[in-house]
Amino acid sequence: MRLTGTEGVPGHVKCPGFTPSGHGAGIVHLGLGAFHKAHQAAYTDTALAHSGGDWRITGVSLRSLEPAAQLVPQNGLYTLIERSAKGSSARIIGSIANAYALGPDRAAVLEALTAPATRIVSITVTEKGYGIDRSTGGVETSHPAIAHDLNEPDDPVGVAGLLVWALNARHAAGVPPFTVLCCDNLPDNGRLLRGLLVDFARRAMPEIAEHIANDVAFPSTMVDRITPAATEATLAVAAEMTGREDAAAIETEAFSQWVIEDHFPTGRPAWESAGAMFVSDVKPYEEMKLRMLNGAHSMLAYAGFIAGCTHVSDVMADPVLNRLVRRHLSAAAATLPQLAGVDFDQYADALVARFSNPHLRHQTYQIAMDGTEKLPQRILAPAVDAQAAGQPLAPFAFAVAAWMRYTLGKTETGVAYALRDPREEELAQLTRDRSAGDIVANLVALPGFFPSVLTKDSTFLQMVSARLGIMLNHGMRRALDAE
Ligand code: CS2
Repeated sequence: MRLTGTEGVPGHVKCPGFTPSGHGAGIVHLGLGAFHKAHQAAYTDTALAHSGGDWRITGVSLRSLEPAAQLVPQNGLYTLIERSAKGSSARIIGSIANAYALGPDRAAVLEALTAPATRIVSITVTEKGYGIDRSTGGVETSHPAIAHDLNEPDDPVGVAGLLVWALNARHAAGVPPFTVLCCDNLPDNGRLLRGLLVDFARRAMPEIAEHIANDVAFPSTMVDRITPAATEATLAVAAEMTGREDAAAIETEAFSQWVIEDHFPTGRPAWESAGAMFVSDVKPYEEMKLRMLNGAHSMLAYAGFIAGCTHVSDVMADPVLNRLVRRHLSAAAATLPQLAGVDFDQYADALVARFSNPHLRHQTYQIAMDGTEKLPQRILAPAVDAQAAGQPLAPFAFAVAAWMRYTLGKTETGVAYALRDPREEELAQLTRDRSAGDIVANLVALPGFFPSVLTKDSTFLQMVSARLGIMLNHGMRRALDAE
C-alpha cells in the first residue's frame, strides 16, 4: 500500500502533529531535494504542530521532474528516516502542501510566487544553482539560467530570474514582497543572494532594482544536517518501518542545526519550537560550519575517494585519514574568531562522531562534486586567514592537492569517473597529461577562483605541488602517510 495518509501507520512512526489539510501554504521552496526534505520541511512540520499557522510549503523543482512525481501521488507525505549510532527512527512529514516541477507546472509555480499568502521563498539549489560571479558578487553571465533569463526576463527559468520576476509582479500589484531565505552552504548567503538579485534586476528589470535593494529582506542562515542521496535501501527501510510504499522517502542523521537571522517582515513559522536558533549575526556560525564541517568533508571526500573509501564512515575508520580529518578540523578552527557559547574542540569531536556514523551511507563521491563551487569558502578562505595569522598551511595545502588529484578524473587503478563540476571541461583541459607543477600553476590561474594572496605565495604553492607530486607518482596512500 502506498503512503497517502497516516491512518493505520504503526505507532512507533511519528506522524504530523497537525492536520495537514487544515493549513494553507505560506512558503514557496525552490529546490525540492533531499536536503530540504530533511531540514527546512522537518522544522516546518514541527513548527506547524507546535504553533499552527498557514505555513505549509509549496515545493518546486526547477529542473528535475522526479521529486514532484514522487510526492504528488502521496499527498506530499514522505518518510524521514533518522539514523544515529543508536539506531533508526521513522517520521512522516506533512508540511509539504504542493509539489511542482517548473517545466510542466509553470503556471502554478508563478501563481504561488505571486500569491499574497506566500510570505517566504526559501531556496536550496546548491552552490552552482544561482549563477553568482563570486569575484563581483553579481550575475555570472555565462551561467545557462542567468543567460536565458537576462534575455527573456518574462519567461524565467532560474532562481534570480524567477525571484526578480515575482518581486516585480507583486510590487506592481501592491502585494508586499516575500522574504528571501537562502539555505545553501554559501558564505553570507543572504547578502550574496541580495547582491545577485539586485544586479540581475539592474540588467533585466531596472525599474524594480531599488525596491529589491531597499524593501526585501534576505536573512542569512546556517543550515546543517548530513543527508545522503536516497537509495533503493532507503526506500526499503522506509517501507519496512512504516508498512507503506514510499517513493519519496529519505534518510538523514539525527543531528540538525539551523541558525537564522531574525528578519522576517511578513512573519515566519515558529521554527524555534523545532530548535532553530535566531541570532542577529549568522556569520560566525556559518564560517564555523563551512570551514570545519564542510571543509573537512571536502578534504576527506577527495583524499578518501582516491584512497578507495566509498563512504565517509570508511574514511573515519582508517586511522591515517581519521587523524588528518582531526588535523584539518583544528587548523580550520584556529582561523575562526571566538564564538560565545561554542567550544570548537567539542564541535570538532561532535563532527568526528557524526562523520563516523556507520548507519549513514554518505558517499565520498557525492561530496566531491562541484569542487570549484565549494573550495573557495571551505578551504581557500580559511587558508588565506591562516596565512595572514602565520598559522600552519599544510592542512590546507593537502586539501587543495587532494582536490587537484581528484580533478584528473581517474582512480589509481585507471577507472574514469565524471567530475560533476560546472567547470569540468576547463579542468580537463588544464590538467590532462601534465606534471604536478603545471597542474598547480594552471588550476590556481582558473579565472575568479584562487585568492591572489595564495597564488602569490610561492611557499604555499610549493607545498601543494610537493603533495600533488607524491599523489601522482606514488599514490594517495603514500601522500597520506607523508602528512
Ligand atoms: C557536504 C554537505 O556534499 C557536501 O558538499 O559537505 O552537503 C554537508 O553534508 C551538509 O552541508 C551538512 O549540513
